[in-house]
Amino acid sequence: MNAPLPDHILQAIRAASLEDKYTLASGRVFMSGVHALVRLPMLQRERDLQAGHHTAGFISGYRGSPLGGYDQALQKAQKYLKENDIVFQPGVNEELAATAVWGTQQLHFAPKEAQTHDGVFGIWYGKGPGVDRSSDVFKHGNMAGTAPLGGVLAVAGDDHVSKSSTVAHQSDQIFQACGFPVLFPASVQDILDAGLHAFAMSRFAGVWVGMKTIQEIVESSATVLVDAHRVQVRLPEFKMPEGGVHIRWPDPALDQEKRLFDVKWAAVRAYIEANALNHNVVEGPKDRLGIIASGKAYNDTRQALQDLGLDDATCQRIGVRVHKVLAVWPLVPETVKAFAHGLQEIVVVEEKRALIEPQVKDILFDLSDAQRPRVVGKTAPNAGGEAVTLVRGNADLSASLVARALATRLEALDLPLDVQARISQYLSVLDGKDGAMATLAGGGVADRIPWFCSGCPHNTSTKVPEGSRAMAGIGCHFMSVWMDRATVGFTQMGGEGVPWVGQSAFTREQHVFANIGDGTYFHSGLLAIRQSIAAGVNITYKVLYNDAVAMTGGQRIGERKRATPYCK
Ligand SMILES: Cc1ncc(C[n+]2csc(CCOP(=O)(O)OP(=O)(O)O)c2C)c(N)n1
Ligand code: SF4
Repeated sequence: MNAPLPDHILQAIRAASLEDKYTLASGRVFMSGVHALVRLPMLQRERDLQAGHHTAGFISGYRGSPLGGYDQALQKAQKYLKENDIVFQPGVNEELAATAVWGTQQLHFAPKEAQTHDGVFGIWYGKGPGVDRSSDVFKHGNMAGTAPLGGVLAVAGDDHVSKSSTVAHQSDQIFQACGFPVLFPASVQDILDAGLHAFAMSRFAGVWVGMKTIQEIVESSATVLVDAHRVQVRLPEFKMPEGGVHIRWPDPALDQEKRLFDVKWAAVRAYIEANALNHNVVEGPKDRLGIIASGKAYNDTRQALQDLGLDDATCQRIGVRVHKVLAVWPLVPETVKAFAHGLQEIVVVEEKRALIEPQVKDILFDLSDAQRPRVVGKTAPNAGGEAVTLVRGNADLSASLVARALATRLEALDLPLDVQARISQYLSVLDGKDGAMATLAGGGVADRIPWFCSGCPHNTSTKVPEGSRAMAGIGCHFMSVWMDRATVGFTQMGGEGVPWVGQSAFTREQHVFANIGDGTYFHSGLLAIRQSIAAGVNITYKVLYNDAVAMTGGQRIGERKRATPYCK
């Protein structure tokens, strides 16, 4: 039998509403990472108003997993966005959305009397491939800079294991190449806090700021603390050049480059350091081994340490230091050196291609041999000195993979017997689990190939006449490559059919079909058709009309229109 709940708890439960995530001024609320991205601009607006600034917000981007539901969540929250002077305008595609966001930073190019706000902060969002295709705009926008009371946050949805993508991707290096500082939150709370830092940093240093999200973080839900003033921004002492770091007109390209390379990145590093965005979470006086991790890999690391029996007190006892990285690029040399001080070895735990590891190595390179710890990560030397994989770069990581990697490095530490026993006990549990999985796999795994929903027009529209073949692209029709539909090969979104331009001159095949979704046609596919016409190739496009951008949640095509004109 459950005891009756006390009155004050009953009252709190009755007063709670699903809208609290957007309306509660301060306190604890339950929300997903996507909801956090909806609430974030409202918090920013509130901070600005309280600081006496009359700002507004603008959000644009394009849907795609794991940010497939962000646009729908923004639509549902329109009432609250409007109350906060935040405009949401989805892009026709990611690149054009980024261009619109760039526009928000150019508002003061207009005559003073035309200006309605002190500044407009912008949020761009897109899936990894959307980041890739927007990089031209990102470079332009970042070189040009932000407005003093504007600021831009670009949110990438990365699909590390290609769960619902045609390619496994990682946006970190693209953001880095565009010169954006890159934040990688590890929780829903981190998304809110990092988002507010992103706007503050973007305004302070005149840069666009990238935020990397992955499914395990942005699609997870948690109880978080909301409060516009939870994040206390510390603006560092920094000597700004004459004319500052912000967007201006006119502004020659080489001046922009010099400002970015020599001043804006230094300002970013100063901001990251002043606000301790990267910091030690476990440390002690006798530390020997340092672990540095970010995002989900940080969560995996904490879980792995727990599983190995290494709670914080034990880590301190045996000399393990843990460093959490929110800003994965650029790392601040002073912070990395302080973290590395006194350590024999540093283990970098990060998913996908290394970003933190080469920076750590670079920063520590000039230390004397006596001061410089060994840095391992993607690989580590084995007993024979040969570099072998330690933290894999492909696919993703799990707490158990990280536990195994850490265990191999902990071995060298000459640990107390009780700690050694706990580690080996957990490794035997893992061996047992792996053995059980291998037995299951050996026993035959049920493999069910996905198919179109019953009643879906793609069931018939993807069929081709006997003897013909089709090419696929992005959208639900992609599934035809797994079916008996003579459909071979695929492209990125908006490239549908264009491989044929590079093939038709070198084959006896006379003709192919290309499937293209109506959402893709509106996004960018129209240009693929123009390319085929321009090249004069013999191809039949089938624009698969289902009146929706189905695969990402059934959103409207082009938002304002239901049917697209070509199918009338
Ligand atoms: C550049 C890029 N942006 C976003 C996506 C995410 N995405 C995957 S499928 C899809 C929907 C395509 O819609 P449509 O062409 O209408 O095909 P349907 O799913 O409706 O058959 C989108 C937006 C992507 N793969 N690439
Ligand atoms: S287009 Fe719609 S109905 Fe067809 S398979 Fe995709 S989700 Fe199902």
